Amino acid sequence: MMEFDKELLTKMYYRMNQARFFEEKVAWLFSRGQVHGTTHLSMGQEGSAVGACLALDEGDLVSLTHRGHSQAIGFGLDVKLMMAEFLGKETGYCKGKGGSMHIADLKSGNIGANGVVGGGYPLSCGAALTQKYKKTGKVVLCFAGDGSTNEGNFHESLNLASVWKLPVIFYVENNLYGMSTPIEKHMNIENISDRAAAYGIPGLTIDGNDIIEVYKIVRKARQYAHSGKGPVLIESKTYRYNGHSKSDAQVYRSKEEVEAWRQKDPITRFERYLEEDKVMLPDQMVQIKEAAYQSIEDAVEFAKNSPEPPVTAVLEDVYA
Ligand SMILES: Cc1ncc(C[n+]2csc(CCOP(=O)(O)OP(=O)(O)O)c2C)c(N)n1
Ligand SMILES: [Mg+2]
Repeated sequence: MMEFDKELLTKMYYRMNQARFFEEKVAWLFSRGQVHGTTHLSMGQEGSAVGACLALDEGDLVSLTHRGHSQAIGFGLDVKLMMAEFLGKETGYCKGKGGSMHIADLKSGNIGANGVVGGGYPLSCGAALTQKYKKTGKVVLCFAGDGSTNEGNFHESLNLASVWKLPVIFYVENNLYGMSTPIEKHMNIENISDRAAAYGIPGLTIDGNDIIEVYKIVRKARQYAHSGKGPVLIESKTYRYNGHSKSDAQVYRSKEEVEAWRQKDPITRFERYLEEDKVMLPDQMVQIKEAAYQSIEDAVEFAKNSPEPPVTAVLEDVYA
């Protein structure tokens, strides 16, 4: 821990807490019928998402999944605009028309969350080709889920990115399930990273609940992609505590399994590191946590006080 500067450690802790509080609030708002549609919670996956985003350089790009709240917060998006989008308000990232699953913000380099499973792979290749063509020196971090690696998009994109040596990091968050299907029923290999060999690119499996390991490996992958050597596949093993989406009785897994993963919680684990290495005082940690909590309270206030989009705007930004 000593090798990391305090600012980075603070960001890791702040953003992981922000993501957790954001989703607790999202679940609460949902349970009170204040939100339309559905949402996919990523509680338990905060270390995986935040650590990967923080390993990027300023100006790098990301492509997010349907389970994208922690990814977006990890990338540093404004929780006020996220909450407004979630509640369908005009002040949201997509003017209230995208909702939880489609938070995009091209200005910051977030090319979008995606409701299409595996939809981010070809988009990331396109964005990476642009960086290469324009010689910007930027890389693309492409988030994805384990289930999506069985889709044609995954294989076609990894092949193309390898042949064209595109600066993209394919970052698969393996949370052991695709909806209700456990990974052993949807693929016959233990590590998704083994699939990299088929495309002649490096593949690594990491402990996604250890934000320090995540950061270190993604940082190395970034250097590799940036140097012009081409893409990298990283499999980040992690777990979601909640059901797949809002309607999920979770009969496909046991309470014991969920509890065992809660014992490996990324936020608690990081707190233990901070305490053991004495890099942060308990008081400082409490302060950071409280600030993260307050930012979400403020975001809800902002979103609730924001106007609904007017009916006249219904066709704006729909066609390009
Ligand atoms: C192309 C496509 N097929 C199916 C779906 C329905 N669907 C939504 S999420 C999901 C499971 C995705 O699993 P995984 O990639 O492991 O991501 P996770 O939900 O676990 O984060 C499916 C099948 C979809 N949205 N898009
Ligand atoms: Mg999954």
